[in-house]
Amino acid sequence: MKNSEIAKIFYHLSIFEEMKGEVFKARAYDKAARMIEGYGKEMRDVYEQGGLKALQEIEGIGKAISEKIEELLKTGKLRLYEERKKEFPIDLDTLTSIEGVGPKTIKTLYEKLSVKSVEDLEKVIAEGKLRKLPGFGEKKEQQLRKGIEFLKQGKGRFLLGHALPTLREIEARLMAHPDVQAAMLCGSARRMKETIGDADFLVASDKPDNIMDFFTTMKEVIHVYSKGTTKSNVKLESGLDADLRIVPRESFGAAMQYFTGNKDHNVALRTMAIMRGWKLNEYGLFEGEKQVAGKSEEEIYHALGLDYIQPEMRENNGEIDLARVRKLPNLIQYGSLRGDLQVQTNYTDGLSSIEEMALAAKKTGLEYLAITDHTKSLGVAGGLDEEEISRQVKDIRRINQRIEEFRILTGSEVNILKEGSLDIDDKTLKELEVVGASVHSYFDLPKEEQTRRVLKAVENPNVDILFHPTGRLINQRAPYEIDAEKVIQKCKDTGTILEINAYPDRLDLKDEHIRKAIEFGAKLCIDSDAHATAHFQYLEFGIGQARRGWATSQDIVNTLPVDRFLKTLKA
Ligand code: DGT
Ligand code: CA
Ligand code: CA
Ligand code: ZN
Repeated sequence: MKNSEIAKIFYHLSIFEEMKGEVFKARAYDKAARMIEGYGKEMRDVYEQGGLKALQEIEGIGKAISEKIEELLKTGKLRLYEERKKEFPIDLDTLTSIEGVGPKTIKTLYEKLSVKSVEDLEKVIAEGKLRKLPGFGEKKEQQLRKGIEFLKQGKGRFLLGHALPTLREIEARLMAHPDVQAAMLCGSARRMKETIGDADFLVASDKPDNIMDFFTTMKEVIHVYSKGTTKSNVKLESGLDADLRIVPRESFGAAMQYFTGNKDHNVALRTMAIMRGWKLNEYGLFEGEKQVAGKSEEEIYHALGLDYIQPEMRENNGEIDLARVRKLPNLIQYGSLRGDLQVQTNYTDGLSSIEEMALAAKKTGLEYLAITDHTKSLGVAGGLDEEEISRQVKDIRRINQRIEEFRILTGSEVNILKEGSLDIDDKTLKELEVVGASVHSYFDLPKEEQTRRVLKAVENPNVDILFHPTGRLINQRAPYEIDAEKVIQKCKDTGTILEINAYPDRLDLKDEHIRKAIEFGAKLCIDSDAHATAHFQYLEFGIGQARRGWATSQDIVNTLPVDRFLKTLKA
């Protein structure tokens, strides 16, 4: 069982305790869930290496919780959880994925209106019962209505960041199979698209039956839709569907190209082939019966007179024209970031100390990070005031002396207030090395007002970065109404950096805005928004998004060494 699955069970237990009025237990389970979700190492491995004792050394995990983890790892189940689910037959998975639905809302909805599912929730909204509940009202109703609508739009699409770790494991397992000559995860996952509809695995083998047996009986498979010699289709326990195609070795490159897509990109290539009197399909590029290319993707592109196009760019958005005239951008490489400019710690809603975050960042290969805890007007996150920020700055200076070959920068994630001013005074901000500004409230202002608000914040000479610039949460919350072009232009004019937030449900800026920012000549950075040590791995998804936005390393300021990075900031 993986950390994400264990964490989900504890999160659900925390909601059940909330329903029973056991506030302290609820909080303990919630903390454990977040700790496990963000822990840098699998609980499975911690337990195997050091037993219960090792589990208990993790902050937030005591005797009772460690024993529950043990039960889950050993039996795959937890008796207490099964009992609670019978007691409260609520579809927590779906309900909690609606923006604005947390434990307290679930409790009230269940107790007062017997809401157990999204359908129930829609019904009580339609009947006008919801808005009559104390503490709900029209505004909350509106929020939930929007949340449900969004949930439906995104239905069936999975966040790349959540799906990819398991898909990579499966890919590695296929690759290790003795009858497999080559294996690759293709489709939208290879293009690093922010959400994926299904997973497309591709294998080259001359013993396809063995591979199909292996694939359809993997431990993650909960249903086999179809099983054949060249194609099988299964459902994984996460709910995601997965295809497997098997081709001969000499067709592997052509099949990789075909099954990576996207469809429009493929159609354009096929048209180019036809114009030369050739035929392009998943088995190769053919002149009559003769295969002109097919073993590698490069062969296919070159045969069509194109430079090789990176998967993240294959969306038929102009990349083919650039490839023809040899002008493709040299995309930023995975693993090339040196710093991370948005990191939260246990000063606010992060789970680990400054030092733990710094050491974890260093371990992943980074050279510096900025500590950017929340500020005071974000009450739910325990935001810091001016005095607490000054104290943190002193702490950082001290910790910096203990860690070699690494630099912790002082910083803050300040809130942009309704009128565009900030919730921390300029004198304090001036003392900090990296200041990011965020919208965390009033998401529903009219476009003009929202734009004016953000422009004003960006004009502040102390604001170095605009964090998660459009505020969207994928499958959960739409971006706020804002004139993105005006914001990008203002960032360019003021030397403010636009963030590409790599957190899996944010990926904000999104690809098309990244392209726009580069076109305007604005500066960009890629941040993990880490709240736990495991979250530095999210940087990869930010790089993927940047590549989808055609960014080179020159466009991304935190590919620079720390001294040069600091020089790019506003004076
Ligand atoms: P998804 O799964 O919705 O996130 O998106 P994809 O891009 O993974 O699409 P999917 O799974 O339907 O198909 C996988 C790849 O197969 C796709 O990227 C391109 C290729 N493909 C699918 N349908 C067609 C088609 O009708 N013509 C051509 N040439 N290629 C196709
Ligand atoms: Ca797919
Ligand atoms: Ca597919
Ligand atoms: Zn936070």
